[in-house]
Amino acid sequence: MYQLAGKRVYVAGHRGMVGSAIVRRLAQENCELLTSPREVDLREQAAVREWFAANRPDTVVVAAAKVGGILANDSYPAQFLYDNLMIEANVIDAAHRSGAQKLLFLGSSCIYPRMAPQPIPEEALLTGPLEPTNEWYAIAKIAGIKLCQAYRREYGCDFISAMPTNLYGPGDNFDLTSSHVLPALIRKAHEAKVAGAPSIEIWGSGTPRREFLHVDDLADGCIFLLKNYSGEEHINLGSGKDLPIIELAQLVCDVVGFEGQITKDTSKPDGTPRKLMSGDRIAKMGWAPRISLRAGIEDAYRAFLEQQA
Ligand code: GFB
Repeated sequence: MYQLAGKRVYVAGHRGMVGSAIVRRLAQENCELLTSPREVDLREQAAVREWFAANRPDTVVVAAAKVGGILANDSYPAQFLYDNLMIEANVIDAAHRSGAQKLLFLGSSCIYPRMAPQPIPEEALLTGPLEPTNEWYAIAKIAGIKLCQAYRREYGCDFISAMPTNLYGPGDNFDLTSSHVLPALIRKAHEAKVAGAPSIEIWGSGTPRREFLHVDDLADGCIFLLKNYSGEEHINLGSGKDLPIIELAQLVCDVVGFEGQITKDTSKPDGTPRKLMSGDRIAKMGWAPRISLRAGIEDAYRAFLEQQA
């Protein structure tokens, strides 16, 4: 078991939804938290090397990434590929050079083939073609997993990877053009309620199924893996349940208190038909998520209202 108490822990991406949730969770671990200043652009190798050499973290979490929903992924392929490759390569290599003992890299469930068996086991990686709307991001995240494996093999580094499912929660991006589905639905339902509008519009057919994990559960799972896992294989981190987007929209409307219609814009992409991950591996190690989807959406809606105020 890896001890976090007394360690110098660096969370790359601590201002984002995922990084800030990990920082909140680390407060329970009696460790020293390190964060890099805004001027350190993680895409710039020299700046990253310099920061690591000066600060020498023992433990590193790579939560920094260029992220976005289906439309942002489809619209900015160069940024999703280049920025993510640079961030992960710079941080992983600098962690090795400065002698970090442990590193956790965070990927995404979109690394798996579009038509992977459901629920998706970790072994499905690289067994088939990717979903075209997010292949750029997926390729970058697959490279991150491989970097951790390669640094383990060549240099003996204890670098591990976790693959979270679709995440949501406080600190999410609620911008309608670049966000993921859940924050977009919260905003659409809230604004329609306030305006007294008759309907909200969802993208695509509403039939794709998605699995959602509250970011506080994700953070807890990350700390669990840092402490309890050391191995080459990446580990799935999900809630174990998925639902069609139309049902998610109905649930969000219910939580928000919007009683109008839900219409569909089928000119927008559906993306992958289903991506429910198998959580068997982490369950066997003894970890399970705690936050139900309804309670999680209530929390995310509260956070949205606070962000608006
Ligand atoms: O969350 P989302 O943008 O990304 O979309 P992915 C999930 C599903 O919700 C798609 C539908 O079928 C969308 O068409 N959807 C319905 C909406 N209404 C909306 C809306 O108002 N906004 C959005 N954004 N979607 C992402 C990847 O895929 O998942 C990333 O692009 C990453 O790379 C992330 O892996 C976790 O689940 O399709």
